[in-house]
Amino acid sequence: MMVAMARIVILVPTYNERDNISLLLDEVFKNLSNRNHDSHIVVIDDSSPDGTGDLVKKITETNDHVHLLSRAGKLGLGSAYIDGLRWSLSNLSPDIFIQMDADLSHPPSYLPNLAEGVLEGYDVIIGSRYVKGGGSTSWSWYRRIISHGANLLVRLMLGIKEEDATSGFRALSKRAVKFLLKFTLSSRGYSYQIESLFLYSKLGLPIKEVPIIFHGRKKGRAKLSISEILSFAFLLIRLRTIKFK
Ligand SMILES: Nc1nc2c(ncn2[C@@H]2O[C@H](COP(=O)(O)OP(=O)(O)O)[C@@H](O)[C@H]2O)c(=O)[nH]1
Ligand SMILES: [Mg+2]
Repeated sequence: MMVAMARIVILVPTYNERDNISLLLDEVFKNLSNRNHDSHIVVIDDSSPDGTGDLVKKITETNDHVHLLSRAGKLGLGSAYIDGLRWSLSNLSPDIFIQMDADLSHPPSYLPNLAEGVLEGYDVIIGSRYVKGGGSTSWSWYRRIISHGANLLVRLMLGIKEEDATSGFRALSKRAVKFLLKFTLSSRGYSYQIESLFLYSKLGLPIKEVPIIFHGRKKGRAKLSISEILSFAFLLIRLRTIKFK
């Protein structure tokens, strides 16, 4: 697919990212400017107590390429993406959707590369730590174990071939998003990444991994909790046992 002027939407879910969000927005636009596309950022904030939403609202007043979806409370990472994708599809009608974290763990310098994958005809492009050339820095040993363990379980139990099934840095085609939104996912939190990838691969959509170097967050706190890990375990069991129609 060759698109003269592709529209890209970057979706960024936030919960207490006051110290990261302004820099992230600047870096995203910096890395996508001077290119043949029109880029927008949609921040999905869950009424962050630290005022992330207010900060973003101020930015939207002077930059009409930044959009804010404010939700009533902490409703989970996965449901934030679903709401952001649905809103973007009907209000901005993008050709390319990119999911990324607000904490600068996903370097914005990879954005053009991820977007390129969609223009090449892939429906899902994963920014992957576990393919040749990828990696992670400043991540604690237990986060590394959780990440590797989760990926191993996903491969063994769900037959997903991708090396980094838990990565949240992904580009999606409009086709992938339209498919995704037809389903009601059981995951509201982090395991959304697994459930959506399971769906894309069952649907037979072309998926590609591109290497990224992931950086552990420097500011603010990680939100991965025990309850997210339990939801992940239940999701694996559920996806193992459901019949895919
Ligand atoms: N809107 C919203 N964003 C969330 C929620 N949980 C996490 N996030 C955001 O999702 C991204 C990933 O979270 P993070 O804490 O960095 O996860 P980790 O790096 O995997 O430990 C960050 O941008 C968070 O602010 C949530 O419940 N709602
Ligand atoms: Mg993080």
